[in-house]
Amino acid sequence: MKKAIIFGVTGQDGSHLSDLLVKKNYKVIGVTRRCSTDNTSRLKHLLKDSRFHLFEGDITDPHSVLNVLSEHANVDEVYNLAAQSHVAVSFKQPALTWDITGKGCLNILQSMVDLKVNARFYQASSSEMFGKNYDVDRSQNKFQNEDTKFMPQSPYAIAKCAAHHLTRLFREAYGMHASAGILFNHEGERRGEAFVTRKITKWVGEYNKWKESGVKYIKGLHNDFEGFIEDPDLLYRVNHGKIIIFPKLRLGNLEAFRDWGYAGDYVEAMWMMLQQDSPEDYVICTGETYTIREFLDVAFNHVGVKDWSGLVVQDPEFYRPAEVDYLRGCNLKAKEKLGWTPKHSFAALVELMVEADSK
Ligand code: NAP
Ligand code: F7E
Repeated sequence: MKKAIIFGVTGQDGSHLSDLLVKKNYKVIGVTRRCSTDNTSRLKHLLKDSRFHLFEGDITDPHSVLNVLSEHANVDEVYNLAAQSHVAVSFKQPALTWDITGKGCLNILQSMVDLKVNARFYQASSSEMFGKNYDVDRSQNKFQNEDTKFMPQSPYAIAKCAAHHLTRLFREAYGMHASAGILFNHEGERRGEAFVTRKITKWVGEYNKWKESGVKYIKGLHNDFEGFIEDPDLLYRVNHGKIIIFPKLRLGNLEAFRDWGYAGDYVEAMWMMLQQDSPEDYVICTGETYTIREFLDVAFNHVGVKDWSGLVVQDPEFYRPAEVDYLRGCNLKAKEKLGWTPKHSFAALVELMVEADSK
């Protein structure tokens, strides 16, 4: 039975990767940080599985990293998925982001060297590292691949670049089997609610329930959205004389392009990287790119709303001090060397998320 340690097990990817590894009959040691509230909601279905274990630890604390690695020194694979992963938050909490997302990776790598842990290592690198940069193909289409230079646009992306280079350095300096997956945005029903896709599908799901809750419209205001014409921020309904208000969806920049895939597909690529004879870095993406506006179109269309302009407010609060305008990856290397391909289309991803949030 193979053994894997997952740092960041409670997150979106950590939970999908745990599912995958348990299915492959691994023993999984998931590292969770101490919280005053329960942070294992994505892992509930695994907590009673004898192959799945939690270990309390924090990657900013080298002692706790040493603890888990020395207790499980015979581990086969170590996945570092832990991060302060929200780009906008990284502008407000840059030092914390650095400590977790950058230095945390060093704590793991150095502990593995010090303890002579001979395991394969995966680092969760990010397309955010490309930032403003892209290459151009023969048809003048912009893209990023493993050779595109990094030009990070946030404290998060800079911390990820440091962790990415540390992974390469430890591979070269100590001969570690250390690989970094440069993953483009990946989403799904387990995505954190502060990321734009889930924020949208959560809202659409709630809106759909609210719309279909059997609430009667006030006479004379039978048009669905007459109420909010008077209020730029709220939608109104009247139910048995009670006004039910529903806040509009507040978003920032709708023009940025992202290459969005499904998280369940992407954790397979992480595992595949560690099954290769030699460690390398791989771009993992769909190769297609859409704006947030297009994401909104598909999400609203799925619940029968053709024109969402009256339902969404653009709010300066959600704009970032610096933006990454265009991300579209090229997954040729992953296809050829790993035999990996994404299984979900953009529309299937959006619809899957709206469906999950409408339940
Ligand atoms: P996520 O949902 O935000 O999960 C992050 C995980 O890191 C959570 O388990 C979190 O624990 C944990 N964590 C945070 N600080 C920690 C600390 N000090 N010590 C130990 N654990 C800590 O992120 P995700 O979407 O699953 O992404 C997984 C990784 O891939 C992250 O490194 C992210 O930066 C990177 N990445 C993500 C994407 C994407 O589109 N999803 C793309 C490229 C790269 P709590 O649950 O306690 O907060
Ligand atoms: O933003 C715009 C925002 O926060 C996407 C992380 O997993 O993927 C993720 O980072 C876009 C940006 O993801 C809102 O300005 C508009 O252009 O969902 P996001 P991200 O920044 O791309 C990368 C690959 C990672 O590595 C990260 O860990 O959407 N946007 N309005 C908004 N974004 C948010 N969050 N909220 C809004 O209201």
